[in-house]
Amino acid sequence: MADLILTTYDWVPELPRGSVRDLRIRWALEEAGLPYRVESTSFNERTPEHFAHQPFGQVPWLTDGDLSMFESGAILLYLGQQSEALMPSDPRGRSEVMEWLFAALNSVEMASLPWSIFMFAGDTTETPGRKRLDQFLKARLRHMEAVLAGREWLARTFSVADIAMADVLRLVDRFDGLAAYPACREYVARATARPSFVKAHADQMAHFAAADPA
Ligand SMILES: N[C@@H](CCC(=O)N[C@@H](CS)C(=O)NCC(=O)O)C(=O)O
Repeated sequence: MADLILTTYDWVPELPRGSVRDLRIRWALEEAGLPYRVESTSFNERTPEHFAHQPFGQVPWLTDGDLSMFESGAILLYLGQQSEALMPSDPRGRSEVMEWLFAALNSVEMASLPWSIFMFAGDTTETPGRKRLDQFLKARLRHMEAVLAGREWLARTFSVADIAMADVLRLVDRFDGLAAYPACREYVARATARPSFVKAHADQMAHFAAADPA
C-alpha cells in the first residue's frame, strides 16, 4: 500500500471540478512517478477529523506515514524534496524553484484568486474596487508575460514552481483573462499538455463524477 495518501472532497459541484487544488498534488505525484492513493473527506459535512488535518476545513492534505500536511504550496515543496523531477537538489536550483513557487502563490494567485471569484459568480459590475482588482491582476500578468516570453519553464527545468504557476494562470485562462498575454497562454498550454497533468485532471474529474447521484 502506498504511504502517500492525498485527501480531497468526496464530491464537489460541477463548477470547481478540474480546479480543486488536489490537482496540483496529483500532478506532482504523477510527474515524479511516486506511488500514492486518494482518499475522500465529506464536502457537505466538515468533521473534527477534517479540521485536525486542515484547520480551514479545506482540501487538499497529504499524509506520509504519520506526517500530515496541508497547504498545496507546502505539499509541493515537500514532494519537491523527494524527487529531482520536481525540484533540483543543488542550492541554486532549489532556491530558483522556491522563489517562483512563492511568487505563483503570493504574487500572482493573490491577485488572480479574488478576480476569479468575481468571474465564477458572473459578476462583471464595474465598481471602483473591481477596477482596482483588474489593474492589480493586469500588473502581475504584464510582468509574467515578460518573464515567460524568454523561457520555457520558470527555473532551469520543469518543477513544482511550474505546477503552481501554470495552475494559477490556468484559472485566469478559463475566464479568458490571458487573451492579451500570449506567452502566458502558451506556457499554460505547454504545461497542461504534459501527460502528468492530463492524467491528474482526468483522475480528478472521474473522482468527483463517480460520486454524482445516479
Ligand atoms: N491555500 C490553500 C487553499 C485551499 C483551498 O482553497 N481549497 C478549496 C478547494 S480548491 C476548498 O477546500 N474550498 C472549500 C472551502 O473553502 O470551504 C491551499 O492551497 O491548499
